[in-house]
Amino acid sequence: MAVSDHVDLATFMEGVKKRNPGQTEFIQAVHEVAQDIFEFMSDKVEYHEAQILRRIAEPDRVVSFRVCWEDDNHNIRVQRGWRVQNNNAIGPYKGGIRFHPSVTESVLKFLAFEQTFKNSLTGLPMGGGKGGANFNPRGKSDGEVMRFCQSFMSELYRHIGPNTDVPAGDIGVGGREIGYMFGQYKRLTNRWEGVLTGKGQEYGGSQMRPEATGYGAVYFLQNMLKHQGNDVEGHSAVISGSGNVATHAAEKITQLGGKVLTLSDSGGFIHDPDGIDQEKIDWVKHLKTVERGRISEYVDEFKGATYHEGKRPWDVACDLALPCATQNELNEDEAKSLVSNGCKGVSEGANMPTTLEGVKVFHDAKILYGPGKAANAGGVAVSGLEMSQNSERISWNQERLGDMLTDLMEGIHEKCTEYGEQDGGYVDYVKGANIAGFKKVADAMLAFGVV
Ligand code: NDP
Ligand code: 2IT
Repeated sequence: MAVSDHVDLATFMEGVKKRNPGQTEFIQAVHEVAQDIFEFMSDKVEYHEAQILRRIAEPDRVVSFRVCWEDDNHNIRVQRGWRVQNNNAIGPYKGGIRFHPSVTESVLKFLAFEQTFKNSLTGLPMGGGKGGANFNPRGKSDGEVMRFCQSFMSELYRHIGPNTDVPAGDIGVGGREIGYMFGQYKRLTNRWEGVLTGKGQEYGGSQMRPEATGYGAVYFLQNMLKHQGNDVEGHSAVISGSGNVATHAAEKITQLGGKVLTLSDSGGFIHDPDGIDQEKIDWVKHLKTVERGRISEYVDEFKGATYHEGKRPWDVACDLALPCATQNELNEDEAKSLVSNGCKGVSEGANMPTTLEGVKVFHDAKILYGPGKAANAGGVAVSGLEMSQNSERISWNQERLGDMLTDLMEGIHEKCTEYGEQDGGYVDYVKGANIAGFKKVADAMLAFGVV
């Protein structure tokens, strides 16, 4: 059968929409990948015949479960938890857990789908998965968060394991939550094993894991800039978010001689024209992880900064932009604003922060644009190294892990240019990441036959 006899992109997407009604984020993520993969497969009948993309876009399984817990006022609360195990062709399912009221099955399916390509790009043996719950940690006491995490793990533990599925953190899940979940897993199974990554240093966590996503996103940006003979030094950067990824991205930009102008949370953004230096970043880290406060408090502490309630930072003029908060936080108009203000490069610390229309604006303007599945892969890559260290029962030092992270990000950049370089030298990093990520998973699936 010739390639032309197989379904085209439009028919494929119609099927995805029909099978996943109302799952807009999942459909968006599949569409973004499918447009490049259909072009790549145009002369590759074997992928069509084996229905590879159709199979990757159908999770291996979606586990959904009730999570009951008791709040501090003795009210019984009920949340919904999920684990989406998307694809384990090249390794155990691997991907974070998100606790946020906006979590739905669609959001977790998009994240698990993206994770499959991201993990493949790292070159490490990890499949793709994602989990979470529509639980809002904001305003909850440590005791409430602990009881929620324990209840969540009381179901999740049946579905995971160091060779099966290895969750980690994501929005709303940091060191505290990983600790509570690991403790409960250990209690239920009576096994100490590397079933979660992002663990504390005292109990098998890896050096550099907390920094890896944010630092990695800046290394990716640095690689893109270097490819054009440019650098981070002397450039201004606008960053969204103020969590793990945003604060570490800000730290690395600052270390490399750039100037960070903004940070944000779901309430609004702060603009500090003097630059958010290391001392200020440390203050924000403390605010967010210890005090659990709001970014608006920054302006009371640091004079000269302004707070913009209910706004996102993309209208602030900058050379570089790093969306590090959440999906679809940068739309077409905001992308146009960045371009017209002279932004040269965008590196996504978050997953799918730019809408499809926004991505088109960056591509049409031919500015550097590193999609999340490539740019933020440093986090899961060091998670992969945490798994290796746990298997070896040894901990590597910070210097070694730092070097490995820079090498991994360079390798991902190289893979993207291999498949994404266009006539005239412009690199379409979306295409490069999609094709390189797809090819490894697809070839493994071909080797397995119909399973
Ligand atoms: P954190 O929970 O540490 O921080 C999340 C930040 O984003 C907070 O500032 C939060 O503000 C803000 N935010 C969350 N949801 C929204 C929203 N709906 N609108 C506006 N702001 C929002 O999470 P991370 O830093 O770990 O994750 C940030 C992004 O990076 C996510 O897209 C995640 O998937 C991605 N990522 C994370 C990795 C990791 O290793 N942690 C790895 C790869 C990608 P508020 O406090 O108001 O909620
Ligand atoms: O989106 C992501 O890559 C993560 N949240 C990190 C996943 C991981 O397993 O470290």
